[in-house]
Amino acid sequence: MNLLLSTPDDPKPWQDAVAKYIPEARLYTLGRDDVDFDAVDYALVWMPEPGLLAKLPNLKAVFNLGAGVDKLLADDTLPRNVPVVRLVDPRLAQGMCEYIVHWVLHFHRDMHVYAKQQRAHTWVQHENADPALRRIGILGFGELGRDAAHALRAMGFTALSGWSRTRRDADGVDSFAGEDTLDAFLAGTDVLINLLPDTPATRGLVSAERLAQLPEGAFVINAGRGTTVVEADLMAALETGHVAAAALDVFAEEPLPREHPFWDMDNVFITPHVASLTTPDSATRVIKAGLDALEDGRLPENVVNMDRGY
Ligand code: NDP
Ligand code: OXD
Repeated sequence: MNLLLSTPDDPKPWQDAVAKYIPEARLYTLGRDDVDFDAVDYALVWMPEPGLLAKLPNLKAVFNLGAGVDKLLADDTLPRNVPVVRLVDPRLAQGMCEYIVHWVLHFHRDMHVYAKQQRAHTWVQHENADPALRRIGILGFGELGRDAAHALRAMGFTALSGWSRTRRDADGVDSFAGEDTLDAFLAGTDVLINLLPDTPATRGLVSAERLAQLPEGAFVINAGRGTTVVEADLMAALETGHVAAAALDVFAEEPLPREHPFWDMDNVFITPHVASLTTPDSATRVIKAGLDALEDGRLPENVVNMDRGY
Protein backbone atom coordinates (compact mmCIF):
# COMPACT_ATOMS: atom_id res chain seq x y z
CA MET A 1 0.00 0.00 0.00
CA ASN A 2 1.46 3.37 -1.03
CA LEU A 3 0.67 6.53 0.92
CA LEU A 4 1.40 10.13 0.02
CA LEU A 5 1.90 12.65 2.85
CA SER A 6 1.39 16.34 2.14
CA THR A 7 1.58 18.68 5.11
CA PRO A 8 2.88 22.21 5.62
CA ASP A 9 4.15 21.07 9.05
CA ASP A 10 7.22 19.03 9.96
CA PRO A 11 6.60 15.62 8.34
CA LYS A 12 8.89 13.72 10.76
CA PRO A 13 6.25 12.94 13.45
CA TRP A 14 3.96 11.63 10.68
CA GLN A 15 6.74 9.53 9.17
CA ASP A 16 7.51 8.05 12.59
CA ALA A 17 3.84 7.34 13.35
CA VAL A 18 3.24 5.71 9.95
CA ALA A 19 6.35 3.53 10.42
CA LYS A 20 5.02 2.52 13.85
CA TYR A 21 1.33 1.88 13.13
CA ILE A 22 1.23 1.14 9.38
CA PRO A 23 4.59 -0.58 8.84
CA GLU A 24 3.28 -2.39 5.77
CA ALA A 25 2.83 0.94 3.94
CA ARG A 26 5.33 2.75 1.78
CA LEU A 27 5.13 6.46 2.57
CA TYR A 28 6.06 9.15 0.07
CA THR A 29 6.49 12.61 1.57
CA LEU A 30 5.72 15.41 -0.85
CA GLY A 31 8.63 17.82 -1.17
CA ARG A 32 11.11 15.24 0.20
CA ASP A 33 10.71 12.10 -1.88
CA ASP A 34 10.61 11.45 -5.57
CA VAL A 35 6.89 10.62 -5.72
CA ASP A 36 5.52 8.04 -8.12
CA PHE A 37 2.09 9.66 -8.53
CA ASP A 38 0.63 6.64 -10.36
CA ALA A 39 1.46 4.37 -7.43
CA VAL A 40 -0.30 6.36 -4.70
CA ASP A 41 -3.26 4.52 -3.16
CA TYR A 42 -4.10 6.89 -0.32
CA ALA A 43 -3.28 10.52 0.42
CA LEU A 44 -2.76 11.91 3.94
CA VAL A 45 -3.11 15.67 3.61
CA TRP A 46 -3.50 18.94 5.44
CA MET A 47 -4.18 21.97 3.24
CA PRO A 48 -2.55 20.41 0.15
CA GLU A 49 -1.73 22.65 -2.78
CA PRO A 50 -4.76 22.85 -5.12
CA GLY A 51 -4.46 20.38 -7.97
CA LEU A 52 -2.30 17.86 -6.10
CA LEU A 53 -4.98 15.23 -5.58
CA ALA A 54 -6.11 15.40 -9.20
CA LYS A 55 -2.62 14.23 -10.19
CA LEU A 56 -3.12 10.85 -8.50
CA PRO A 57 -4.95 8.60 -11.01
CA ASN A 58 -5.21 5.55 -8.74
CA LEU A 59 -6.22 7.31 -5.53
CA LYS A 60 -8.63 5.27 -3.39
CA ALA A 61 -9.26 7.74 -0.56
CA VAL A 62 -8.05 10.97 1.00
CA PHE A 63 -7.43 11.24 4.74
CA ASN A 64 -7.67 14.83 5.96
CA LEU A 65 -5.25 15.41 8.84
CA GLY A 66 -7.73 17.65 10.66
CA ALA A 67 -11.46 17.85 11.39
CA GLY A 68 -12.32 20.71 9.02
CA VAL A 69 -12.25 20.00 5.29
CA ASP A 70 -12.99 23.53 4.05
CA LYS A 71 -9.57 24.11 2.47
CA LEU A 72 -9.63 20.70 0.81
CA LEU A 73 -13.11 21.14 -0.66
CA ALA A 74 -12.19 24.60 -1.94
CA ASP A 75 -9.99 22.84 -4.54
CA ASP A 76 -12.15 22.69 -7.70
CA THR A 77 -10.00 19.90 -9.08
CA LEU A 78 -10.57 17.58 -6.10
CA PRO A 79 -11.70 14.22 -7.57
CA ARG A 80 -15.38 13.98 -6.53
CA ASN A 81 -15.56 10.17 -6.79
CA VAL A 82 -12.83 9.56 -4.19
CA PRO A 83 -13.96 9.40 -0.54
CA VAL A 84 -12.56 12.08 1.76
CA VAL A 85 -12.25 10.99 5.39
CA ARG A 86 -12.05 13.73 8.00
CA LEU A 87 -10.28 13.33 11.33
CA VAL A 88 -12.34 12.34 14.35
CA ASP A 89 -9.77 11.60 17.01
CA PRO A 90 -10.06 11.42 20.81
CA ARG A 91 -6.91 13.55 21.24
CA LEU A 92 -8.34 16.25 18.97
CA ALA A 93 -11.56 16.20 21.02
CA GLN A 94 -9.57 16.37 24.26
CA GLY A 95 -7.67 19.47 23.06
CA MET A 96 -10.91 21.17 22.07
CA CYS A 97 -12.51 20.33 25.44
CA GLU A 98 -9.54 21.92 27.21
CA TYR A 99 -9.78 25.07 25.12
CA ILE A 100 -13.52 25.44 25.65
CA VAL A 101 -13.55 24.63 29.35
CA HIS A 102 -10.68 27.09 29.83
CA TRP A 103 -12.53 30.02 28.23
CA VAL A 104 -15.91 29.21 29.73
CA LEU A 105 -14.31 29.20 33.18
CA HIS A 106 -12.32 32.33 32.35
CA PHE A 107 -15.46 34.31 31.56
CA HIS A 108 -17.66 32.60 34.15
CA ARG A 109 -15.17 33.43 36.93
CA ASP A 110 -14.67 37.06 35.70
CA MET A 111 -10.99 36.61 34.86
CA HIS A 112 -11.40 39.13 32.03
CA VAL A 113 -12.64 41.64 34.64
CA TYR A 114 -9.86 40.88 37.12
CA ALA A 115 -7.26 41.31 34.34
CA LYS A 116 -8.59 44.84 33.76
CA GLN A 117 -8.70 45.51 37.50
CA GLN A 118 -5.09 44.42 37.86
CA ARG A 119 -4.01 46.91 35.21
CA ALA A 120 -5.87 49.63 37.20
CA HIS A 121 -4.51 48.38 40.58
CA THR A 122 -8.11 47.84 41.73
CA TRP A 123 -9.21 45.40 44.44
CA VAL A 124 -12.92 44.56 43.96
CA GLN A 125 -14.48 41.18 44.60
CA HIS A 126 -17.23 39.84 42.34
CA GLU A 127 -19.65 37.18 43.44
CA ASN A 128 -18.93 33.63 42.30
CA ALA A 129 -21.74 32.93 39.85
CA ASP A 130 -23.57 29.60 39.81
CA PRO A 131 -22.45 27.46 36.84
CA ALA A 132 -25.88 25.84 36.68
CA LEU A 133 -27.37 29.24 35.83
CA ARG A 134 -24.86 30.11 33.10
CA ARG A 135 -26.54 29.08 29.84
CA ILE A 136 -24.07 27.66 27.35
CA GLY A 137 -25.00 27.29 23.70
CA ILE A 138 -22.92 25.22 21.30
CA LEU A 139 -23.34 26.18 17.66
CA GLY A 140 -22.37 23.06 15.70
CA PHE A 141 -23.31 20.21 17.98
CA GLY A 142 -21.21 17.53 16.30
CA GLU A 143 -18.31 15.33 17.44
CA LEU A 144 -16.38 18.10 19.17
CA GLY A 145 -19.46 19.92 20.47
CA ARG A 146 -20.85 16.83 22.15
CA ASP A 147 -17.54 16.09 23.89
CA ALA A 148 -17.27 19.71 25.03
CA ALA A 149 -20.82 19.55 26.43
CA HIS A 150 -19.89 16.45 28.37
CA ALA A 151 -16.81 18.14 29.88
CA LEU A 152 -18.78 21.29 30.78
CA ARG A 153 -21.55 19.28 32.41
CA ALA A 154 -18.93 17.59 34.61
CA MET A 155 -17.89 21.10 35.77
CA GLY A 156 -21.47 21.94 36.84
CA PHE A 157 -22.58 23.76 33.67
CA THR A 158 -25.88 21.97 33.29
CA ALA A 159 -27.83 24.61 31.30
CA LEU A 160 -26.53 23.39 27.93
CA SER A 161 -27.98 23.64 24.47
CA GLY A 162 -26.72 22.58 21.06
CA TRP A 163 -27.60 23.77 17.56
CA SER A 164 -27.19 21.54 14.53
CA ARG A 165 -28.81 20.81 11.21
CA THR A 166 -30.57 17.70 12.53
CA ARG A 167 -31.87 17.13 16.07
CA ARG A 168 -29.13 15.74 18.30
CA ASP A 169 -30.59 14.65 21.57
CA ALA A 170 -27.74 14.02 23.97
CA ASP A 171 -27.80 13.66 27.75
CA GLY A 172 -29.45 16.71 29.22
CA VAL A 173 -28.61 19.04 26.33
CA ASP A 174 -31.46 21.01 24.72
CA SER A 175 -31.34 20.28 21.03
CA PHE A 176 -32.12 23.03 18.52
CA ALA A 177 -32.11 22.15 14.82
CA GLY A 178 -32.26 24.28 11.68
CA GLU A 179 -32.24 28.01 10.94
CA ASP A 180 -35.82 28.48 12.19
CA THR A 181 -34.65 27.73 15.73
CA LEU A 182 -31.47 29.80 15.65
CA ASP A 183 -32.88 33.00 17.14
CA ALA A 184 -34.50 31.11 20.04
CA PHE A 185 -31.26 29.23 20.63
CA LEU A 186 -29.28 32.49 20.73
CA ALA A 187 -31.79 34.23 23.00
CA GLY A 188 -31.16 31.57 25.65
CA THR A 189 -27.37 31.58 25.38
CA ASP A 190 -25.05 33.43 27.79
CA VAL A 191 -21.89 31.85 26.39
CA LEU A 192 -21.94 31.13 22.65
CA ILE A 193 -19.42 28.54 21.49
CA ASN A 194 -18.98 28.19 17.74
CA LEU A 195 -17.91 24.79 16.48
CA LEU A 196 -19.52 24.92 13.06
CA PRO A 197 -17.57 23.89 9.96
CA ASP A 198 -16.96 26.43 7.19
CA THR A 199 -19.52 25.72 4.45
CA PRO A 200 -21.57 27.94 2.15
CA ALA A 201 -24.45 27.59 4.65
CA THR A 202 -22.46 28.67 7.71
CA ARG A 203 -20.48 31.55 6.17
CA GLY A 204 -21.61 34.86 7.68
CA LEU A 205 -24.26 33.10 9.79
CA VAL A 206 -23.43 34.99 13.00
CA SER A 207 -24.22 38.51 11.78
CA ALA A 208 -25.24 41.69 13.63
CA GLU A 209 -28.89 40.54 13.63
CA ARG A 210 -27.91 37.19 15.14
CA LEU A 211 -25.59 38.72 17.74
CA ALA A 212 -28.43 41.06 18.74
CA GLN A 213 -30.46 37.99 19.76
CA LEU A 214 -27.91 37.11 22.45
CA PRO A 215 -28.65 38.47 25.94
CA GLU A 216 -26.82 41.68 26.88
CA GLY A 217 -23.34 40.88 28.21
CA ALA A 218 -23.04 37.47 26.53
CA PHE A 219 -19.67 35.92 25.71
CA VAL A 220 -18.51 34.47 22.38
CA ILE A 221 -15.96 31.69 21.96
CA ASN A 222 -15.06 30.90 18.35
CA ALA A 223 -13.06 27.73 17.80
CA GLY A 224 -14.87 26.54 14.65
CA ARG A 225 -14.01 28.73 11.67
CA GLY A 226 -13.61 32.50 11.43
CA THR A 227 -15.91 32.78 8.41
CA THR A 228 -19.01 31.87 10.45
CA VAL A 229 -18.91 35.12 12.42
CA VAL A 230 -19.06 38.48 10.65
CA GLU A 231 -16.00 40.04 12.25
CA ALA A 232 -17.06 43.68 11.81
CA ASP A 233 -20.41 42.87 13.45
CA LEU A 234 -18.75 41.09 16.35
CA MET A 235 -16.37 44.01 16.79
CA ALA A 236 -19.30 46.44 16.94
CA ALA A 237 -21.07 44.26 19.54
CA LEU A 238 -17.87 44.10 21.60
CA GLU A 239 -17.49 47.87 21.41
CA THR A 240 -20.99 48.50 22.79
CA GLY A 241 -20.59 45.75 25.42
CA HIS A 242 -23.56 43.81 24.05
CA VAL A 243 -20.99 41.05 23.77
CA ALA A 244 -18.93 41.43 26.95
CA ALA A 245 -15.85 39.58 25.72
CA ALA A 246 -14.74 37.07 23.10
CA ALA A 247 -12.12 34.34 22.86
CA LEU A 248 -11.18 33.89 19.22
CA ASP A 249 -9.01 31.10 17.84
CA VAL A 250 -10.06 31.31 14.19
CA PHE A 251 -10.40 34.22 11.79
CA ALA A 252 -11.61 34.98 8.29
CA GLU A 253 -7.98 35.64 7.36
CA GLU A 254 -5.20 33.67 9.02
CA PRO A 255 -2.71 34.60 10.26
CA LEU A 256 -4.77 37.49 11.63
CA PRO A 257 -3.25 40.56 9.91
CA ARG A 258 -1.03 42.61 12.23
CA GLU A 259 -3.18 45.70 11.71
CA HIS A 260 -6.46 43.96 12.60
CA PRO A 261 -8.36 45.89 15.33
CA PHE A 262 -9.07 42.68 17.29
CA TRP A 263 -5.44 42.65 18.48
CA ASP A 264 -5.89 45.82 20.52
CA MET A 265 -9.33 45.21 22.02
CA ASP A 266 -9.05 44.52 25.73
CA ASN A 267 -12.18 42.35 25.70
CA VAL A 268 -10.83 40.11 22.93
CA PHE A 269 -8.57 37.14 23.67
CA ILE A 270 -6.71 35.82 20.65
CA THR A 271 -5.04 32.46 20.07
CA PRO A 272 -3.44 31.53 16.72
CA HIS A 273 -5.67 28.63 15.61
CA VAL A 274 -4.44 26.27 18.29
CA ALA A 275 -7.67 25.29 20.06
CA SER A 276 -6.85 21.72 19.15
CA LEU A 277 -3.87 20.70 17.08
CA THR A 278 -3.67 17.29 15.45
CA THR A 279 -1.38 14.81 17.20
CA PRO A 280 0.25 12.58 14.53
CA ASP A 281 0.63 9.57 16.83
CA SER A 282 -3.03 9.47 17.78
CA ALA A 283 -4.32 10.52 14.35
CA THR A 284 -2.30 7.81 12.60
CA ARG A 285 -3.98 5.15 14.72
CA VAL A 286 -7.36 6.52 13.60
CA ILE A 287 -6.18 6.56 9.97
CA LYS A 288 -4.95 2.98 10.26
CA ALA A 289 -8.50 1.89 11.25
CA GLY A 290 -9.86 3.75 8.20
CA LEU A 291 -7.31 2.11 5.89
CA ASP A 292 -8.17 -1.33 7.27
CA ALA A 293 -11.85 -0.71 6.52
CA LEU A 294 -11.09 0.41 2.96
CA GLU A 295 -8.77 -2.53 2.32
CA ASP A 296 -11.59 -4.82 3.56
CA GLY A 297 -13.95 -3.23 1.04
CA ARG A 298 -15.88 -1.17 3.62
CA LEU A 299 -16.33 2.59 3.80
CA PRO A 300 -14.60 4.02 6.89
CA GLU A 301 -16.40 6.22 9.41
CA ASN A 302 -16.47 10.00 8.96
CA VAL A 303 -16.51 10.14 5.19
CA VAL A 304 -17.28 13.74 4.19
CA ASN A 305 -20.62 14.46 2.55
CA MET A 306 -19.52 16.53 -0.43
CA ASP A 307 -22.94 18.13 -0.90
CA ARG A 308 -23.14 19.36 2.71
CA GLY A 309 -19.44 20.34 2.75
CA TYR A 310 -18.56 18.67 6.04
P1 NDP B 1 -18.92 17.58 12.94
O1 NDP B 1 -19.13 17.42 11.48
O2 NDP B 1 -18.93 16.37 13.81
O3 NDP B 1 -19.97 18.62 13.53
C1 NDP B 1 -20.42 19.73 12.83
C2 NDP B 1 -21.73 20.16 13.42
O4 NDP B 1 -22.16 21.34 12.76
C3 NDP B 1 -22.84 19.13 13.25
O5 NDP B 1 -23.62 19.07 14.42
C4 NDP B 1 -23.67 19.69 12.10
O6 NDP B 1 -25.04 19.36 12.14
C5 NDP B 1 -23.51 21.17 12.36
N1 NDP B 1 -23.79 21.93 11.14
C6 NDP B 1 -23.05 22.01 10.01
N2 NDP B 1 -23.63 22.82 9.11
C7 NDP B 1 -24.75 23.27 9.69
C8 NDP B 1 -25.79 24.14 9.28
N3 NDP B 1 -25.78 24.72 8.07
N4 NDP B 1 -26.80 24.37 10.13
C9 NDP B 1 -26.84 23.78 11.34
N5 NDP B 1 -25.89 22.95 11.80
C10 NDP B 1 -24.86 22.70 10.98
O7 NDP B 1 -17.53 18.36 13.10
P2 NDP B 1 -16.53 18.41 14.35
O8 NDP B 1 -17.32 18.61 15.58
O9 NDP B 1 -15.60 17.26 14.30
O10 NDP B 1 -15.68 19.72 13.99
C11 NDP B 1 -16.33 20.96 13.89
C12 NDP B 1 -15.40 22.01 13.33
O11 NDP B 1 -14.46 22.43 14.32
C13 NDP B 1 -14.50 21.61 12.16
O12 NDP B 1 -15.22 21.61 10.95
C14 NDP B 1 -13.45 22.67 12.19
O13 NDP B 1 -13.86 23.77 11.41
C15 NDP B 1 -13.39 23.10 13.66
N6 NDP B 1 -12.12 22.72 14.31
C16 NDP B 1 -11.30 23.72 14.78
C17 NDP B 1 -10.14 23.42 15.42
C18 NDP B 1 -9.27 24.49 15.98
O14 NDP B 1 -8.15 24.20 16.40
N7 NDP B 1 -9.73 25.71 16.05
C19 NDP B 1 -9.70 22.02 15.60
C20 NDP B 1 -10.63 21.05 15.09
C21 NDP B 1 -11.80 21.41 14.47
P3 NDP B 1 -25.54 17.82 11.97
O15 NDP B 1 -25.09 17.13 13.26
O16 NDP B 1 -27.00 17.91 11.90
O17 NDP B 1 -24.85 17.30 10.75
C1 OXD C 1 -9.03 21.24 12.21
C2 OXD C 1 -8.27 22.42 12.65
O1 OXD C 1 -9.98 21.40 11.45
O2 OXD C 1 -7.19 22.25 13.25
O3 OXD C 1 -8.67 20.11 12.61
O4 OXD C 1 -8.73 23.54 12.45
